Amino acid sequence: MDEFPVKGMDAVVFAVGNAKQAAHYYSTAFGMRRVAYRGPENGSPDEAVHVLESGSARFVFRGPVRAGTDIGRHVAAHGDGVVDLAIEVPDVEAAYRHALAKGATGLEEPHAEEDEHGKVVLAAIATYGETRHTLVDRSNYSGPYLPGFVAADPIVALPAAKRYFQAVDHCVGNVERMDEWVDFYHRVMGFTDMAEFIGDDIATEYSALMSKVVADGSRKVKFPLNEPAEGKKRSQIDEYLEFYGGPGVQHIALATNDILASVDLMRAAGVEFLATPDSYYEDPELRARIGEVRAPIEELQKRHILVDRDEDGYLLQIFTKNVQDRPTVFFELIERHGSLGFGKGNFKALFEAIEREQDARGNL
Ligand code: TYF
Ligand code: FE
Repeated sequence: MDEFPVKGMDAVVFAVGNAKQAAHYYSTAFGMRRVAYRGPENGSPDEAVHVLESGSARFVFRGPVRAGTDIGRHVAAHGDGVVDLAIEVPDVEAAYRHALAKGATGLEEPHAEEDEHGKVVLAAIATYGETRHTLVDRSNYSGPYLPGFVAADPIVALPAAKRYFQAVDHCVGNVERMDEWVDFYHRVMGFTDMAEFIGDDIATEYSALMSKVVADGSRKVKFPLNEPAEGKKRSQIDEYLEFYGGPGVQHIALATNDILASVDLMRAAGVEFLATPDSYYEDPELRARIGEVRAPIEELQKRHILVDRDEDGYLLQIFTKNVQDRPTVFFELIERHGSLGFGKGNFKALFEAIEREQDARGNL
């Protein structure tokens, strides 16, 4: 029996300096649709909250409306960042009790919130840094987000007919001690390891980080966890920890079914992606290994899209540059064709691209 059943990711909640402008950026540049709002106009005098969706992916942007708020303190400490990886569960009470019995820190006791759209049950536990996992049961709720929120119009007419992405694929945390948090997800949520990891062999050779992936039994919720390692260069994870001011969410991977179109639209809207040198695509070993994929290599090369293949299939992926001034949070677009991996074959090229950015900032 699954000791901690989950239905999937419920929301990625960001604390930002200006939620109105963040909602605009994710609307115009990520093709998301605003669906709900809460702010001073409807019972939230201290905080404005904009809720955006793309398929099953839900992003929530919280920003301070006045001085002296906790969300404002969070932004001052960390910059724009992720405060909550909310998980939808069938039974909040059971999940919370299980988590606490296994040593998790409770932040919010299970409680129901209601309005004319029905009832939501919520609780919250702490994870790495100042990040939390809200546990949500919305099976008896039909409103646009949570009680207290009103439906809101999209901020702009949707820029394209097609969604740029339809789900959150995985959420990555940067921590000081990876094994401590791998153990946390094993113990508290019954998550198990996925095959992909970066051990100290790869770490010392070029990546300067170690990484393991934990996931729930259904593999709908996947959390890679990174820690800094001694490498030839200063670890990108150390850079994050310094500029974020501690552990936190590093990147959110978004599942797309047309990465070429999504990259074109996002780039046209001003999103910057990491560059991959032509040598990557011209490498005969890579060409032999990846075989036939759904688009000509030249089309991937033009867009700096990476390819990886394993025994189950292949994947296409690309990484944005940091989406705020601090070198902290970024996004990944991922188009899976059978592969359940995370792009192991691309780690070297990816980390070299990240290091070029780090070097340009003077942080290598
Ligand atoms: O999520 C992953 O594992 C991949 C690769 O600092 C990766 O996207 C791993 C560590 C990292 C950046 C990307
Ligand atoms: Fe990733």
